[in-house]
Order: sequence, then C-alpha cells, then structure tokens
Amino acid sequence: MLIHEKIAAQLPSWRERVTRLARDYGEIVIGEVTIAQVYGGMREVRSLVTDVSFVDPETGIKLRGLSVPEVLKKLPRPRGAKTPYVGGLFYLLLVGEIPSRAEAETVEAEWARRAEVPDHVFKMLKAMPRETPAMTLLSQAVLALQGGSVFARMYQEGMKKDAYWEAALEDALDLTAKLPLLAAFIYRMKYFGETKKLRSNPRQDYGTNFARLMGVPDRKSYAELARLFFILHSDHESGNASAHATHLVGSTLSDAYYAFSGGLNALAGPLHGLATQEAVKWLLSVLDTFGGVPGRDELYKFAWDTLNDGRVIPGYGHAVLRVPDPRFIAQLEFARARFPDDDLLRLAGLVYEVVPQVLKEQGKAKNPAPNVDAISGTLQYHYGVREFDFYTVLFGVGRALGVTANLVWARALGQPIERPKSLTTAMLEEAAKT
Ligand code: CMX
Repeated sequence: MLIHEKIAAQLPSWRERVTRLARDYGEIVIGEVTIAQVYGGMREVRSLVTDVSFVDPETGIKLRGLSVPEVLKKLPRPRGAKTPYVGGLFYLLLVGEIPSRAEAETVEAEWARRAEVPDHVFKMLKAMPRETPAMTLLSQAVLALQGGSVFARMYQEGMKKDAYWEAALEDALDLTAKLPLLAAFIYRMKYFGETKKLRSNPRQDYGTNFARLMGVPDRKSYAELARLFFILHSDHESGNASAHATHLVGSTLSDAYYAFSGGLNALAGPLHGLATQEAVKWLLSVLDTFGGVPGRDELYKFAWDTLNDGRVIPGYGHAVLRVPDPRFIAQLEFARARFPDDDLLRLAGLVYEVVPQVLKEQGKAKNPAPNVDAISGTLQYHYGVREFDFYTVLFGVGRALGVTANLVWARALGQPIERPKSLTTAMLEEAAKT
C-alpha cells in the first residue's frame, strides 16, 4: 500500500531524530508549570509532541506546516470540483507531503475497499431507543467495530513493537472508511426513522458518497461542503480534548476503535464540539427576536444582553488562537460564494463585524474573534441539515482523520503510555510558601 511505503521510507530518520533528542538532550527544559496552570486546565503546558499539525496563535492551524488556504489550494480535487479530495488531506496528515491526484485517489480507493459496515453494527444501532443522542450512537458504533481491529488481533498474536504502526494504519484506514456511512445511517435512522441498510458507492469520493448517503437535496454542493468540512475539522494539534483523549487511550496500546470512541466522548462535551449547535441556536434566536437580520445597533445590544445574562457568545473566543480562526474564514468564503443572500449567513457576517467589538469592550475574553464553530452550523443549516445535535457527529467524522493519523505516528515513534504526576492541595500550599 502506497501510504505504508511512504511512511516506512521516512521512519528510520524520524526514529533517529526522536531517539537523539530523548537520549542526548533529555535534560533540556522547554517550559515550567505554575500552580495557576495546574488548576487552570494545563493551558500552555508544553508536554505533548506531534508533527501532524500545530496551532499558531497568530495565524491559526498549520496542517503539516501548511496554512488552511495553502491546504485548500494545493491538495488535488476531484475533476470539476472546487474543494479537495478528503483522501488527499489524509495522505498529507499521514505522510507529510502534498499528494499528487493519483496518490490522493489511492487513499480514496483504499476507503472504498474498506467501507462496508458489518450487519451487527446496524442491528445494535437499531436496538437503541430513538432518543439516544447522536454522539452516543456514533461512539457505540465505533466500539461495535472494535472486534475487527487488526491491531488488537495482531497484538494477541505477538506482533513485534516495530510493526505496531502498520497495524495501527490498517485500523486507521478501516475506521475512517466506515465513518461516513455510519454517520449517515445514524442521521437517517434517528431523525427520519429510516433503517434500511446503506451502502457506499466505491466510484464516489468521500464527500460525494457522504452527500448521497445523507440524502440532502442539493447533493453536488453538499459534497463540496462535506469535503471542506471534514478537512477543516480534521486536526488542531494534540492538546484539544478530543485529540488528547484519543491519544491518551491509544497510549495504553488500546486500538484505534477504543481510542477514537474515547475521543468522541470528549468531543460530545458542551465546551468542545457542542459549540457548533449553540452558535446556530444563538443566531436563530437573533433572527427570531428581530423577525430577520437586525441592524448593527440592535445586534450590538442583543450581544451585550447575552453577556449581561451571564452567558457566553458561542463561536467566539479560543484557548489558543488570538486571531479569527482560518477555518471560520474558509467556510465564510465558501458560503458567500454560493449563497450570499441567505439570512443566517448575512447575520453570521454581521455578528463577525459586531461581536468582537462587544467582547473587547467587555474585556474578559483573551480572543474576541470567531472560532470555527461560529459558522459551521450556518452552512449545514443552509443545506437542510437542521438537526442540531448531529453537527457534533459531523465534527467527529472529520476529527477521526487527524487523531488516527496521530495514532499511527505515536505507534511508529514508540510513544509510551501517558502518566503525568498528580500532587495534593497540601503539596501545592507547601510549594506556595517557598
Ligand atoms: N463570550 C463571553 N465570554 C467569553 C467568551 C465568549 N465567547 N470567550 C471567553 N469569554 C470569557 C470566559 O468565559 C472567561 O470568563 P471568566 O473569567 O468569567 O471565566 C474569560 O472570557 C477568559 O476566557 P479566555 O481565557 O479568553 O478563554 P478560555 O480559554 O477560558 O475558553 C473558550 C475558551 C472557547 C471555551 C471560550 O472562549 C468560550 O467559552 N467561547 C464560547 C464557546 C465556544 O465558542 N466554544 C468553542 C471552542 C472551539 C472548540 O473547541 O470547538
């Protein structure tokens, strides 16, 4: 397999670099940890390593060193399409190079070959009560696939440590291949009561296949959006909760299914993936209050009312970023080029002009600019995907690409089980005296 060969060729030099750093420079200090950080969610504590992506506070996410506009420009596209192959993005994350069209299509072909979902997974999903949250269903479906893990089977058979990454790569490809079908099945079953078994079409790329499986009215445009959405949501370095949870579970040598299910459970939280739906709800409440897109002054007051009620403005602020999120900008541009007159989009644009000013005046948020969640739901809503709790499922399908690429490399570079040290409050009080 192409990706396998490409990674295998790079491994000796990566292993040498990592071994040299740990062996010869192991004592070098790269940061310190304060009591505020220990109590403050470990913000800024430099304790993880990944070469798949990096979030620059001033310019945003770099995927294998490339900015969002560069990734969107340089990755190959399906013929006649405006947004790139998702398979090309997965190649970039795994291999670290921009693929040719043929190389991107190799990943798409691997996915097509591995897309079938076993019957017991559909049976399990159908047996769940209708009100089960969409993220619970997705996480369960991922776990239901775990019995097919190549890593778990080969580990039991005594696989050598050097070969872990190859089994992890098999699982990464198998799992990401099945997610669009699983997500679409959950969508149709949960919101429309449709339980007919779905099948992937091996002749369609990842995004086109997903748009067809979802059954949205404007499939061609939605396929463009699906590709963009999955690419933009794939990776945001390894400290965010879904990536870190996946990494932590994987570090025990649990396979990609166990690990990614853990990551999905983290993504389901209101402070993480749920913000997309909160942002759309907030925008809709503005439209509802004013009977359409309000004037700037009315919006300014509405935003202040939200803050004065003790609520946050969803989709704004970020733990690391200090500029408008390039993933927000990419989706705003996509939407403005296609449906500039959509009310929700016009409102999202006005919010982008007004809310940063309001947050600056309030003076609390370190970053008054929009993050990706300020706009993602607006685009889904336009194409008719209006079941808000499904937005996190879409985020999850995209996030799988980044976290599984990281798992492959973590196993390739022999990253150990994670086990930070805890202290007691009394110990910190003691430290505070010195
Ligand atoms: N509206 C109102 N207040 C905000 C705010 C916003 N959008 N963003 C930050 N603040 C407030 C924080 O609540 C905090 O207030 P307190 O001191 O009273 O606790 C203060 O500003 C400082 O926060 P910060 O250091 O700037 O931000 P954090 O790193 O603590 O939190 C985030 C980051 C994203 C959770 C926060 O900005 C927020 O709640 N935003 C709205 C929800 C959101 O968009 N979440 C999506 C994040 C992206 C993702 O993970 O998917």
